[in-house]
Amino acid sequence: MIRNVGIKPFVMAMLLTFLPALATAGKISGTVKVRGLRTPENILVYVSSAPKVSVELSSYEFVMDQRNLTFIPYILPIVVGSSVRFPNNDKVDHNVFSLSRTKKFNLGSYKPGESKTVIFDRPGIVEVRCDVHAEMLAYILVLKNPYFAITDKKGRFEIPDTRYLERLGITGVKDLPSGKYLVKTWHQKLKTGKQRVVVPENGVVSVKFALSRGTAGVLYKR
Ligand SMILES: [Cu+2]
Repeated sequence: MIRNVGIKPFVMAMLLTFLPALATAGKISGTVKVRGLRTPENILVYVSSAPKVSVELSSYEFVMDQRNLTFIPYILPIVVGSSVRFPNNDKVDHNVFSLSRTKKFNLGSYKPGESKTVIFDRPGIVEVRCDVHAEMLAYILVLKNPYFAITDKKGRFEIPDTRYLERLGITGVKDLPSGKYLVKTWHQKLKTGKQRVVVPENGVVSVKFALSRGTAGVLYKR
């Protein structure tokens, strides 16, 4: 009798502490519609602040390729602290550089088959250009957490975008713990979209954005 009285409250407390923590997580999914752009793809959708993840993301390497006088991909979301490799897979020399406040760098001119790497240690937007080819332009979006996605051809997205992360070898990013979040969008030709959402304890919260052309904002206020 005495033993039972001691154990039961302890077991109850354990269940109350741990069971909800395991089950209460969900996703944010939705669609983005745009006015004034040909397609709703390549728009960043991200959670402005999220709880810490247990995965060490800063050791991952992302790639921005150079082929046929273009950067691929045109928009590359990464996590702060990680590096980006810029292989020259073209037939001509390129000179990758950026004058952005988030990260200034200049890789100098380098030949086909060569590659150079830059570490991005501050969150924000990095406009990437080539000093040889004025038409070459791309964006690296340095994010504070892995809860982001890029819209597909139909403007659809899902956060976390585990398929994108796993293709890069990033595993272990779990669904978002249930709670309130601010979801934002970024595209260089669109005004920022913002919405508050509540991630349910188990399942998906659906969000719709309707965006229009305008001056793009920053990812994070300094
Ligand atoms: Cu170039």
